[in-house]
Amino acid sequence: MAVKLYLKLCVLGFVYIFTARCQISDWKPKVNVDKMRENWFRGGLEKIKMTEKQQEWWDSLGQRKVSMLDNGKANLLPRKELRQLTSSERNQYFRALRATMDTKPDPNDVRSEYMLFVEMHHFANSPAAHFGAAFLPWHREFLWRFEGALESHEPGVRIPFWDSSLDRDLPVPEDSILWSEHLMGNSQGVVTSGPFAFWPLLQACTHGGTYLHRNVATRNWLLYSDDDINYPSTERMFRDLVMYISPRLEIDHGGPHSYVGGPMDDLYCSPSDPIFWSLHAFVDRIWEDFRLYTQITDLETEYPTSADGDIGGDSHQFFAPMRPFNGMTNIQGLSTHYTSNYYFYWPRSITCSGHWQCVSDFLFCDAGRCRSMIRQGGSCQGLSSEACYGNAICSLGRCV
Ligand SMILES: [Cu+2]
Repeated sequence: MAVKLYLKLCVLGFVYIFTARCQISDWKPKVNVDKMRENWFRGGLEKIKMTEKQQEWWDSLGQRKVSMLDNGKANLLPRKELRQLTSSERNQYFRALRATMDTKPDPNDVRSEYMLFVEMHHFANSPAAHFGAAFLPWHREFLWRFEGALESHEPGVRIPFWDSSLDRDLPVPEDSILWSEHLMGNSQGVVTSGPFAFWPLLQACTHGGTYLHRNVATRNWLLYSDDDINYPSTERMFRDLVMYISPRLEIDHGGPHSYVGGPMDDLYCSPSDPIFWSLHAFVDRIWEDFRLYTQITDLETEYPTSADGDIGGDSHQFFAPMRPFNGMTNIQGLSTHYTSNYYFYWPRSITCSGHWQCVSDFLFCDAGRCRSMIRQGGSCQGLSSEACYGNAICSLGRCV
């Protein structure tokens, strides 16, 4: 209710007069918040249980070791954009993902490591994952643990992020090379190409199909714009990025969820599609850039309380247990240990004066801006052959 009112006021521009929070006066929510909430509760309230062995494995991921360099410093490794990875990094990431789908923490139970992660991203297990102040810290811990599971198969692997602003301004964003056998596989229907062809789904997430499927939308406004990425630089405190107090960041991230379609468009099931990890690494990155360059007060303790406004209910309080991460409370997700011991974000490829500055075989330089290359058969209307991936050329508006 509060958020609805807030959004209405924001959209109408009334609050603009009274508070700086609505200074992005043309911001409108990309997704229907009520539909998002409905999705979130769809899974019901019944907690999904792990077997003893699975629980042991899950808890062990929370004890991830810091890898140390000879000079005594932590071996911080970069999270790069999916298209910035070298081919060996990319293959390593895809191998690690498949290994989590093929490995069962308890051989007497059907669920793989990957499936258990999908199940944990469920309202009954993780009440504070969405719609409130714990959204960012909860997903930081979730990704960090998943990265730990990936590392148990492929040491040194990091989750790449998906900067969808690289796709947004293509003639047809869906024609991005992202949705090809070279990266995430096809964009429509059952995924039958690329590293996740015939990727299994949880029983509760099939929506009528056994395997991962997508329905990538033609609506480019669902993707991140530069303004969506940069707006936190006008904010000052962590609480200015949290749902209900200032809903933009959480609501914006629903855009690419809906854009991809299939399980990604279902809050409960969304980790079923491996692009989930990269979308959330990007959200985490927006937050991290804010933490590093803009946040003005204490990084680790500035968690809002009910005195700051509606923070999303009891499970989002700073002292509430961060379920299903045993022994953790929400505020611990603000710790700097993640980015001082494990990962940092590689610079985004944005401006360019030539192809080489985009540093990727999957990106090209168009009028000073790096953009995603276009897959075979895709529209390159108004662009040169540089826009087409591989040996394809742009002929009569198509990459052939
Ligand atoms: Cu999400």
